[in-house]
Amino acid sequence: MASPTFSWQGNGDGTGCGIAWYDLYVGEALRKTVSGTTTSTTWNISSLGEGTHTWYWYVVARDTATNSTTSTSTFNISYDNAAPAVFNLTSPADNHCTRAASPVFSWENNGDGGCGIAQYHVVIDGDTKAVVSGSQTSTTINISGLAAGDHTWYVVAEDTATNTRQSTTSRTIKSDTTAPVAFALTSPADNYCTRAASPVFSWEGSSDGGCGIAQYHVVIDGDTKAVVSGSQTSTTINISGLAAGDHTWYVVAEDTATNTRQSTTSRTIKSDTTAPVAFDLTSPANNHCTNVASPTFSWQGNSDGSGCGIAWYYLVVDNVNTTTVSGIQTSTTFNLNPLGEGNHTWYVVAEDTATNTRQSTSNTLVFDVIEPNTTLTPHPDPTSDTTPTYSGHAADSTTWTAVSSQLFPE
Ligand SMILES: [Ca+2]
Ligand SMILES: [Ca+2]
Ligand SMILES: [Ca+2]
Repeated sequence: MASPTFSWQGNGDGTGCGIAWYDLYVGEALRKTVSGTTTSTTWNISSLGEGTHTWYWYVVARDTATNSTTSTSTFNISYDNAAPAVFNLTSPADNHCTRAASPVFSWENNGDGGCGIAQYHVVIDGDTKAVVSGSQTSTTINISGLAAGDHTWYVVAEDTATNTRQSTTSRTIKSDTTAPVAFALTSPADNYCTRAASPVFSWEGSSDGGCGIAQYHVVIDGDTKAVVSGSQTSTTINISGLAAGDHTWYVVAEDTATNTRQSTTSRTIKSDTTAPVAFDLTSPANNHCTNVASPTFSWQGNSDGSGCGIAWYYLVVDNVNTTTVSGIQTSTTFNLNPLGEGNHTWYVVAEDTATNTRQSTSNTLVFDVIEPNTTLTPHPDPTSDTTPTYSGHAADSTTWTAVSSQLFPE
């Protein structure tokens, strides 16, 4: 303040002539004379110059008889017309999002070249929300009561001469105490069984009415196994390293203020990379010959051990997958007619619900529906031969010769 007000006690002059004037001295020099009825005045001290120098001031009362009395006390006065040193905010960073009920605000303390800092004003949305004394070493304060949403804040430093300096920048702080919107898992379905080394997990995207989604945590068996950025458009990730067996999984959405929301459900995923237990065919026996067009093929029921269980059996004839039956069946029929006469190989493949497969041994089945083609070479008739010879054919595909009562291959 360039022109402070100097005040003093009005005194009397006893039985004398009365006070005629008061003389204001500042820095040992007479600066101003005022009427004896006045007990305060202003004087512009800026001529003394900015600085930390200290001047004394005092008043001399003079009566009309030129008697004078100097005030009993002298007072120091300093002149400081410069704002506190330049300073800036330190934290939170601009646009920081918080769910704290009482977030911390911090700024630099760069002091004041003149009289020193009297106090700092923390201004939020245009209003001083807190005052921190300049004598405190910490330039930090917690401020509560921020409504949800964005708030602009800065700090004003004020020296003891009431010069002020606003922080170099103002910042925005975002208050968000609300969890992200509810969301659900999408795939795999609950109790899904997989043999994938790195199965895919998917969920609905959540949203956040406040600061926005920061990230998603994919939690498996209680541990976060993957983190997906909230800025990604896909809410899908592959996760490897699942041990065999059942695993519980869910997803947690976290906003940038660290409010969290867990998916509406958790699910189980089953990891099974082991083939079903070995098994064998039961009938028809290997190399069995049949003229039944749709024979019954049977096999041992097998198991999947500690895995997900048998889903399907496939009957494979001549290397073609002909029939698929449920994992609880152990036989089926198949019409051999389209495949025709002759030898056919067949086996069964067991598949678990994770699509791991186990093949049985392979058998041969002979399909024979063509009647033997029997011809005999005529014998002279009548004959005097008491031991006549007959020859002919009696076979499907092999020619046979009948000699007497025996058949011999030609
Ligand atoms: Ca100053
Ligand atoms: Ca939120
Ligand atoms: Ca299995």
